[in-house]
Amino acid sequence: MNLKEKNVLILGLGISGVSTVKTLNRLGANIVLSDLKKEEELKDFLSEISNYPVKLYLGTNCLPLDNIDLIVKSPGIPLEIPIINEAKAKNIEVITDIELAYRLIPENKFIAITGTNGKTTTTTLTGEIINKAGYNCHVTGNIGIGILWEAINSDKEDIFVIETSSFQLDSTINFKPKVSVIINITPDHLNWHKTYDNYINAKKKVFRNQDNEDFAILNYDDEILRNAEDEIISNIIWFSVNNELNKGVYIKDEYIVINDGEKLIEILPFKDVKIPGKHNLENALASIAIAWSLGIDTSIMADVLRTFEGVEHRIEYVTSINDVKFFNDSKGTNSDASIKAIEALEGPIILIAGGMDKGTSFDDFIKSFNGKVKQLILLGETANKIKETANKYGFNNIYIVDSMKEAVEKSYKVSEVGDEVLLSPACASWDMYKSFEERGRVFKEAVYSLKED
Ligand code: UMA
Repeated sequence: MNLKEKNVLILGLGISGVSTVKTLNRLGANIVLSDLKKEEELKDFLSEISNYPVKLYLGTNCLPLDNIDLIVKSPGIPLEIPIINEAKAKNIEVITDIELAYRLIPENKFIAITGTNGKTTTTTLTGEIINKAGYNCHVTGNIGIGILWEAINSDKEDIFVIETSSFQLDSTINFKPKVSVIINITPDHLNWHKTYDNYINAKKKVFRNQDNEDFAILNYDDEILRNAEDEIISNIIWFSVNNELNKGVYIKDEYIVINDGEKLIEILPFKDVKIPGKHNLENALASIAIAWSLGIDTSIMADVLRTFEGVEHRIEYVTSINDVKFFNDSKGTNSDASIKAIEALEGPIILIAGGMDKGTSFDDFIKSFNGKVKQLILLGETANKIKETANKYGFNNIYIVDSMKEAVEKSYKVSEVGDEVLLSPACASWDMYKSFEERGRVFKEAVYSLKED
């Protein structure tokens, strides 16, 4: 794709915006950038692009579109804002970074991993397996690394393992990964997508452009995905934690196996997978299916699964203080993710939850407590909504607090020997923090400072 001398507008100066500026500059485009935030709030990102010629519109998304040829928007920017409506009326294309990356290096192998939960773990784990198999592999995307700068600095043989969000997928047009993966689908980001159907359709765009030389790796246990079979042209590889399959990756007699349609290949006993919990088994099976589609040796898959320790902010063990264990699951940004964290721990659990309201209900979240959660400590925008739902189900051991520090101190105060304190908010972080990473770090600092007291 030739962008030399083209006028490209970047909407949003965050991680993806910085990576897009650097890439478009390398391609010789004329760059215009707009962000609703003011200069002061964007200090850090602005310093990263200070050496690049960029025409800035800060504190606003209103600017003349007369000469603009293309808009690359930060994935989370809603599609209904006035400037995007105006662009559509003027037939100016609006895309996200993964679409542009695909157009720049369409010959490279893209593995696009999406799903409501498990994306980060599956992406990281898959990257480790592929690297161990000797390929040069870029682990990138929604995981916190802007894809474009990676793409422009890659070789033809490099493999891209991309954590792919529904926001990114929603604005794809030609994006065609060699391997598409959907780990699971449950309601999330409904305030952004408006309806659950829209969210599901955004996720399904990951396989829409694939052909019969590509692979779609899907969770057989997920009804939405099982029912999507007829919509898919590429070669489906199912994986399942609950069912034995005629072909695919599943559990048989305590072993993770691949059934290639003719014979069974044993990978390793599922109990040897180091990352804990049933949800992580799902992630492990997805990664094995991906590695299998690439022809990677099964002994490499087994070696990595035996040693891979998981990722930061995802049911991450922090420390113990007087036999009370602390876990950071700040990446639990929706009910389903937090339910999985509750399931993975032994309990009794003192749960710290609450955050930005994404318009989803907390009924299933509260129902999953199942006697395992003994105390709920709530903070953020959704504190009262979660409290009301909990009360409805007869759960009344609740404190509402104003800060993470207060939440951690309270949790420790009410804890007894053997308890587990779990931060798993079931909500996005953006009401109080820049990101779930920042929220997780604040939690961990508060825990460590308890230790010092
Ligand atoms: N902005 C506008 N106009 C608007 C809305 C926002 O100008 O109407 C501006 C904001 O002021 C902000 C910028 O756009 O300065 C965008 O910042 P951002 O933090 O939303 O985006 P990035 O820093 O570019 O990060 C994005 C992803 N964020 C989202 O999709 C919300 C990151 O995923 C991703 O890691 C990064 O690109 C690199 O690919 C984070 C995320 O929370 C982890 N993703 C969601 C999730 O996992 O649930 C989808």
